[in-house]
Order: sequence, then structure tokens, then C-alpha cells
Amino acid sequence: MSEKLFDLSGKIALVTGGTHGLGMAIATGLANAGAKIVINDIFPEKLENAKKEYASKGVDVTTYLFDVTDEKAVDEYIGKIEKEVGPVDILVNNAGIIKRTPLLEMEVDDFEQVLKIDVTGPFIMSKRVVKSMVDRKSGGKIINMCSMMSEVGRHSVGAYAAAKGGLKMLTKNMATEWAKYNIQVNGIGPGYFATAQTAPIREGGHPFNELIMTRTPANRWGDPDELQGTAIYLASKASDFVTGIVVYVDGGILATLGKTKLEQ
Ligand code: NAP
Ligand code: GCO
Repeated sequence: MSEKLFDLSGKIALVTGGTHGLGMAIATGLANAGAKIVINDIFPEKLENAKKEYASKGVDVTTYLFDVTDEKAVDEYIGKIEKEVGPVDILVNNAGIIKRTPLLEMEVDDFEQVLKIDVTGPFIMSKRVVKSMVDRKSGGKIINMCSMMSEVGRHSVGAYAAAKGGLKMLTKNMATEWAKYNIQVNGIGPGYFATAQTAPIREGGHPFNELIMTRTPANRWGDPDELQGTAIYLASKASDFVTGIVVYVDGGILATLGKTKLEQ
């Protein structure tokens, strides 16, 4: 009985920006739990390369080229996905960007681009996917990729923190409005994970790497595959009475003030 709780067989999962990083790890986990995977991206070559990488993991993905902030394209492509693959049961709003610039130096256009992709994108995607779920009376699952920055700030990521804080509250509002359709909306809040997005502050002896070691009780960066269990839980029957929360997968960093080098 318990294995059925986490079984995604017969479900279709759309993971935005799933060509690498956390999105690929989550999509692979959902596939291993039985889901059929669809991903999108904004660069064709990344979709081609990703298809091969997924195949090397034994995962057959269907890929689509569209921007999550382009409402017309999202409407067109969700329609295409429904025709060519099937209705979306699980949406993972993973696509996102970060710009590391102190607020006093940040251009308004850059600030707005971060919010557009990281908050408006999930809104546009969810609104379109949920419209079909409601029409089909199918219920469904929405998972928004939040962040530690949904809870705390840090120097030079003000736009991103505003976006991810907003995405946490958008998650709660989506949960509020869509529960009556049996659609659960939750967030995953990763701590610091080793991906292309964090490479600039993790590699080459960057001092931030040392900060993460002292601030994270687990004393290490997360491995993207360590998000798969939480993603499968939030995508499955096991979480049918869970909605409006953010599950932090962070090695304990949000639980503590940190430790000195002597306490490592
Ligand atoms: P990443 O390596 O930067 O990947 C982000 C993905 O989103 C890329 O595939 C990117 O495509 C895609 N994307 C960006 N803008 C898009 C748009 N307008 N439409 C469609 N796709 C778009 O990030 P990551 O480290 O894997 O993180 C994935 C998500 O988790 C992000 O939302 C990030 O904020 C969040 N997160 C990451 C960490 C971490 O430690 N890495 C921690 C907490 C939260 P291109 O590569 O083609 O631009
Ligand atoms: C940064 C990092 C973080 C991570 C993640 C932490 O510059 O601080 O990129 O923002 O991406 O969001 O949860």
C-alpha cells in the first residue's frame, strides 16, 4: 500500500528549465517514480543536449522551446503538450535566474527581469496549466522552486530574494484559491546546491564557499539528486492534504546561526 502513495505512473510532469541543474535532478526523480517527463527551455541546443543526457539516465523526455514569461507562447505550448503528450498533472516551476548586484548598483531593468522570470513566470505557467486541470476536473500538483532567499537576505541578491520571497507568498495564495479543485500547491526551498547557478560563488576558492561550510550544519553543498525525495512527495498522493507550505532542503542552514571554525 505505502509504495502506491509515491507512485507517479500514468502522470505527466512538466519541469520548466529542466535542461540541467536542479530541474534535471527533479525531473529524473519524478521519472524514476513513474512520471512521463516534459521539459522546456529557451535555447534549442540546450534542449538537444539535455535530451541526450536524460537518455543516458534511461529517461525519455519530450522537449519544447518556449519562454515561461511569454503568456502567448505558454498558452500555445501548453496546448501543444496536451495534444502531443497529454494533460499536465504535475507542474514544477523550476525556471529561474539570479543577478548578483548590490541594490544601489542594480539597474531597474535588471531588477524587473529577475522578478519577471522568477515570480511572473510561475504565475503565467500555473494559471495556464491550472485552467486545464479545472476544466478536466482532474486535480493536480504545482511545485514552485523557492529558495533560502524566500526566508533570509544576503548581500547582492536583493532582487532574487524579493522574487523568491514573493514566490513563497504566491505559493500560499495559489494553495488558498486552488485547494477547492483538489490542486495542491507547495514550494521546495533548496539551501545551497552545486549547480551552474552557484558555480561562480562556489568554485575557484571563492570566500562564499567557506561561509557555506561554516553556516551549514551538514558542512557541505547539496547534491541536486537530494531534492528528488521531496519532489516525489509533493508530486504524489502522499501529499494530497498538504498545500501552501515550503519544504526547505538545506542541510540545516536555516535552523542555525552557524558555527566557528573551531566548532566545525
Ligand atoms: P540554473 O542552472 O540557472 O537553471 C535554471 C534553468 O531555468 C535553466 O535551464 C534556464 O535555461 C531556465 N530558464 C531561465 N529563464 C527561463 C525562461 N524565461 N523560460 C524558460 N526557462 C528559463 O538554476 P539551478 O541552480 O538549476 O536552480 C533551478 C531553480 O532552483 C531556480 O529557480 C533557482 O532559483 C532555484 N534554486 C537554486 C538553488 C541552488 O543552490 N542552485 C537553491 C535554491 C533555489 P537556460 O540555461 O537556457 O538559460
Ligand atoms: C546566492 C545563491 C543562492 C542560491 C539559492 C539559495 O547567490 O546566494 O545563488 O541564491 O541560488 O537560492 O537557496
